[in-house]
Amino acid sequence: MKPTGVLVLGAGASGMSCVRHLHGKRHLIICDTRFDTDQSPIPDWGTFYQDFPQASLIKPKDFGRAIDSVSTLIVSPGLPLNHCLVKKALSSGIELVSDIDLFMEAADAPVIGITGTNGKSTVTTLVSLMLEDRAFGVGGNLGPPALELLNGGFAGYVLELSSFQLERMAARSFDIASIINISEDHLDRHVSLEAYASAKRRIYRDCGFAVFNGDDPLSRPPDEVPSVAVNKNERWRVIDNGVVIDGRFVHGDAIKLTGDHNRFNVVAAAAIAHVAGAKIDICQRVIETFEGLPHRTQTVGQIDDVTYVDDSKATNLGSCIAAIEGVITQPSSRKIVLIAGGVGKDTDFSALGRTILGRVRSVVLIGRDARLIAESIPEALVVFASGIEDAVAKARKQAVSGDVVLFSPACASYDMFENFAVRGQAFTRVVEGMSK
Ligand code: UMA
Ligand code: ADP
Repeated sequence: MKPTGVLVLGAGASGMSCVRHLHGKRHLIICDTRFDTDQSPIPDWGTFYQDFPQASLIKPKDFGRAIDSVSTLIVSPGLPLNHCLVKKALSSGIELVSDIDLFMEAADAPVIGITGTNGKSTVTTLVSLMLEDRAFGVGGNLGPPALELLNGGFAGYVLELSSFQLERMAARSFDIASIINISEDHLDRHVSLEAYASAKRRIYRDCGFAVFNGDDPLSRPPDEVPSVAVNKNERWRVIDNGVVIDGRFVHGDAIKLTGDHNRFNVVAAAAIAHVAGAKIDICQRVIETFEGLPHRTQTVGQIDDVTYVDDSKATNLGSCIAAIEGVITQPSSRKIVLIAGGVGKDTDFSALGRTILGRVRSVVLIGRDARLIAESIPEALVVFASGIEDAVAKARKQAVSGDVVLFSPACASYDMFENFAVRGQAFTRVVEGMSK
């Protein structure tokens, strides 16, 4: 008899959402490369079996044998598709399916998919607020996992999707799909910028409508897809003193979020939400009230006339550059003292050297790739620090009245912190400690 089981590789948030969704319907086998380590996501197998009596947990050494009893493989986004276990399974002809595939099969209401290198969470949140009165569920890469939105009684869904989720998703038809921008990121996982961009562009396959960045050719959908090109469309664009949404002018002073990148985000979000049925009055109200998510160019302190900004979510160079260009809007003698560094993900940092000129007083570098980043910055501007506390103390010494100390690492956090949020909290704690 042909095997029909499902092998779930990865027992993190998305793997477990698949287990909950499929338990009792398909024979399930769950493996995680961490089961052999003290970082196992399921330290107590006994409790797991109480919750999921019909599923089986296996150690990585038993993975090869398990392949014979399944027809389908689900690989968590955190594991690369060239991982040896994945390659072994796929070479034996097993079908690759993702949690997003399972979600799309089961979803009974319109689905909006949003991706991009930077701005995904901000745009996804803005869209969900603009659609609040229409009861849309929001999840995906920004959590909760997509499958956990099912049965929530939602009239539609807004999903943030990462390149890792998109690269392992079959052809799916989002009702509305959007790529906000594409710049270098995750090149330790994708072989090239083009490979990364084509993973992202899978979001457009068979989609009903696309909203994309008219200034970014990599974000463009296929010609046959009906679309709005933000900034190339008279009715949807950023202009000198504000934004235009559906032809309506909203003055820049009324927009709560700061920086040109966020002006783009609010227009893109309004375009997506409007196509999904949001009233333009509500879009405008959200633009005028939404103050932004934590750790995204968030002001967290003011000491001796120096402003401290937490942009810990800047995990790549594009977001750090957007923050440097956006954080001081008035041309003046005010400068930025930048704190950056962490895991550089094979990024070429030379654009950072160009962006800081004239804007940045000095760059305090921390983390694993500090010396590598320093190679792209004029030596006179570089200060090395041993950790976050030392970095803030050194930045404070460098800053003069009116300056901004910007913590925008341009790197992943996992060399020093659990994730970007813990890193941002650490920065904020040090700043708050200094102001006491
Ligand atoms: N891992 C192993 N062995 C395994 C499986 C995973 O070592 O067998 C490791 C991974 O290498 C990674 C960690 O475990 O370091 C977590 O990976 P995971 O795939 O188990 O992650 P989940 O808990 O399922 O969470 C995933 C997304 N995580 C990643 O893409 C790494 C979450 O996005 C997402 O919220 C969640 O699914 C629900 O959809 C987080 C993220 O960091 C926020 N995303 C990246 C980003 O935004 O840059 C893409
Ligand atoms: P994502 O979910 O794609 O990581 P976020 O909205 O969480 O996006 O923002 C992540 C980082 O990118 C923050 O540092 C933020 O200031 C910056 N950012 C947000 N929107 C943009 C944009 N449109 N272009 C460049 N950088 C952006």
